[in-house]
Amino acid sequence: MSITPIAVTDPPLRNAVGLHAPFALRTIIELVTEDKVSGVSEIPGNVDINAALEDAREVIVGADPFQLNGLKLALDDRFAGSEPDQRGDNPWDERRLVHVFSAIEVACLDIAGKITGRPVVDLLGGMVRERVPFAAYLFYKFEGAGGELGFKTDPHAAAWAAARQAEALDPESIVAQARAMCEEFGFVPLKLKAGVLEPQIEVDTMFALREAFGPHVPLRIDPNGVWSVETSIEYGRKMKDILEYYEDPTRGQEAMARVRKALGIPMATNMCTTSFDDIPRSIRLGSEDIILSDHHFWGGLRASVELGRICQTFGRRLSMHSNSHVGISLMAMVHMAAAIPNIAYALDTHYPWQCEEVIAGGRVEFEEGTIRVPREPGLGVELDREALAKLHDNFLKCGITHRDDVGEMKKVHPDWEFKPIRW
Ligand code: GKR
Ligand code: MG
Repeated sequence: MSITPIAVTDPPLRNAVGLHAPFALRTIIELVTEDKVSGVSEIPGNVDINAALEDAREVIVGADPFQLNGLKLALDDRFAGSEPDQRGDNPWDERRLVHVFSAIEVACLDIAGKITGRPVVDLLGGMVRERVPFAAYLFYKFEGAGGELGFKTDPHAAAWAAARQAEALDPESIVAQARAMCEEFGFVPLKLKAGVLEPQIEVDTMFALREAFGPHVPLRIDPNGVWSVETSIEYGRKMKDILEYYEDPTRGQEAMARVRKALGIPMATNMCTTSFDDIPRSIRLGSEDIILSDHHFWGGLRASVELGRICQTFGRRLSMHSNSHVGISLMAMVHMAAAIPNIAYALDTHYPWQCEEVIAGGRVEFEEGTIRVPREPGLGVELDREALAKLHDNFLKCGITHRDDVGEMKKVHPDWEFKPIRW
């Protein structure tokens, strides 16, 4: 079992919490069987999650990659009592057990696929779609394209390379960003990361996108919970006719349910219903229509397929959440989305914001905003060991140990502080 933390260049993207650091941390896990079959996976990295993976090593080494249920019980035991009940206020999730199990499960499924000669999607029950569509993920941002640690080349065409670099802090520059991203990758739906500027500017941005792209382009906005119930209702009313879905305008299941009741438009979450334990209360309150699954946070690909079934039973729909990532997570998302019948939306991805890769063959290509589901055994990716070593070196040099968007924003605005409800 090898655990390799990496740091990937990331632009200064803004969000409700603060600012992205020049590098995003990911951890690459490789499991190798005694017959030398290798399986890989990728999870959001921080030093605590890496330490938890180290802690899990004893349980994993020597285990059978086909015995995932037993492995899950053994890991539950290992981490019993050491996990917080709540995932915290951040838009992302740092609970260790779900990350560790996702890391182990995906690598084991990669191995199982290679041993049986089947793609991972077949191990999840088989493919219900051949191509998986993704959405353009738009960010307000400061000027710049991210950290410099020997990284120089941008693999993208000039227009997207320029937009990736450019400041975007108003409706016009977000429209320009959207045009460049869609031209480069062929995405159709547009998602705006909001909760950054005054709500009215963000609403104006949504209308500018609508005006520029027309009514056939689905639009989503995600303020990551920092709008009050009243603000969410007031601005939601203005956008009601142009939204595909309204993602986490406000914080917590109860507040989301109040907004949903007042507006009657589809509401989505990756913040208020984020684990199986949250589902009974979500159903009782009616806090959302759409759950954004994420195999890193829900405990793996099979757990996400189960989430799909639960959503179907309770009249929820499914979409997919993302964070800054490289190609292993991307391909795991593709296998999973190909296997879940009720994923009804184009998936989120931060992939266009990154330039580097750890997989052989380099950056994954989108065709008209979609990725073809691999038919090769396993995940269909192999590690580029030289590229991995370089990004590991970045991790060692960059000095970042945890994601800290508040601290990063303080470097620009020293009096910045996180407010769970800002407007
Ligand atoms: O990358 O800043 C970001 C996002 O805000 C991310 O951390 C969120 O987890 O993409 C996410 C979301 O949909 O909330
Ligand atoms: Mg979200």
